[in-house]
Amino acid sequence: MQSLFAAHIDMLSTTYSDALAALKSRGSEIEAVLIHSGSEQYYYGDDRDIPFQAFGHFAHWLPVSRPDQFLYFTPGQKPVYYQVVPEDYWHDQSIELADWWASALQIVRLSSSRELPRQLPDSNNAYLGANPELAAALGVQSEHINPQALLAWLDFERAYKSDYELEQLRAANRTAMRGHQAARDCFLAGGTEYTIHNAFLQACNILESESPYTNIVAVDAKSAILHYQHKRRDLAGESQVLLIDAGARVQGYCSDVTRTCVKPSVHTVFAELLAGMDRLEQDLVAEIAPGRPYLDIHMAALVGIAHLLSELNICHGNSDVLMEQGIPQLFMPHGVGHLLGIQVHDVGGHLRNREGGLAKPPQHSPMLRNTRTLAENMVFTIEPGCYFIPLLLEPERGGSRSEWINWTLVDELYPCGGIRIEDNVRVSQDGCENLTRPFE
Ligand SMILES: [Mn+2]
Repeated sequence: MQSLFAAHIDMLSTTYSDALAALKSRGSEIEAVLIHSGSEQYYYGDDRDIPFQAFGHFAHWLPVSRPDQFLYFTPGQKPVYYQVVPEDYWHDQSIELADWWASALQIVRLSSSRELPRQLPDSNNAYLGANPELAAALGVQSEHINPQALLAWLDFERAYKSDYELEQLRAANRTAMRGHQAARDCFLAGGTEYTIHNAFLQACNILESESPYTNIVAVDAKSAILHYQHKRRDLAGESQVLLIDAGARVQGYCSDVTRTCVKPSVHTVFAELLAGMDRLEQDLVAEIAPGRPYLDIHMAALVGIAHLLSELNICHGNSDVLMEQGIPQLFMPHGVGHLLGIQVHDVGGHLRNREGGLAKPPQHSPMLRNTRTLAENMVFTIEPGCYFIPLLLEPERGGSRSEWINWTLVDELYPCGGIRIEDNVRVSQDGCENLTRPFE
């Protein structure tokens, strides 16, 4: 791990040096960058703190998700970690320094961020982070606080993972799949959303607060609510469908995995649709290769869904007609996936280049979170879905597209909710590595 992490820090140092050199060639005077994990926040009118999560560009350097940690980067020098450990007997403030990462950095220990101004070299510093007042107090010029040109460069580069990062992402998938197995068993044994959620956490050996996002544990019709957040304590035994979207985090890196499973007594068309969606997801993964636009994979997902809707007689007409009419988007209103890493929806999905040029998603799929061209070591999700969402389908009943929809079947399938199958993948030299399936 030590050599992997050292190589990761080298890669980051190169990225930051290149970014500063590019900015300098455009007239910037930034000589060094201070990256701040963030400041403790409190609920309004309350003394209770909001659960903390370190800023992504800080977490990219260090697996320490704590407030007031600082990384200081100067090109050509060993990065400095200003580790603030307050003297506080209310909380455990100790930070464990694993030797595999501590040796890659120069560590300066402080008991308060108030000591930072005296420590910080008197260079032309930029500040990256959530606290511009602190940056100003540290003497950072306002135009050097979160400069957009620097952030665009760093956001763009975050898509390409080092071997160290890939190891964390594999481990996060391994953990999540233990949870998914337990969740499935719990559901088939008659569990509720609440007990399935707990079975997942227990099998992963994690606290809910350690999850990369709020688990979606949706039974039956609730599985058509894309980010369903509740965990019902009832409905054990009677339920037919489980959609669970849940991941784990390792050294700050997320997995984001969705599985849908059904009981044998489920509507036969829904069972066939599930089998078809699972095949479609694996077909989409097989299409991944360097140089392909991610948008191609999204379009292939819509076409695949059009085929399934037509074959299963959920819609009338062939897939070409359904595509023309924009029907698949009524059943999959989200994009086929997103970049993945330190953040579950990682940054830079709409960037076209390091200079901050944008590639917006097409009008027919405004929710597509990734428009990048695939390149080696990019990591993202592939997550086609097919849902029976009354809010999207009912306005079509009796409208101009109504004739293409088999309403009898749609009415029968509403209680089943929906399907999503989601794996995490890495683009390899000539294809892709599925980070999820090896652990199933
Ligand atoms: Mn996802």
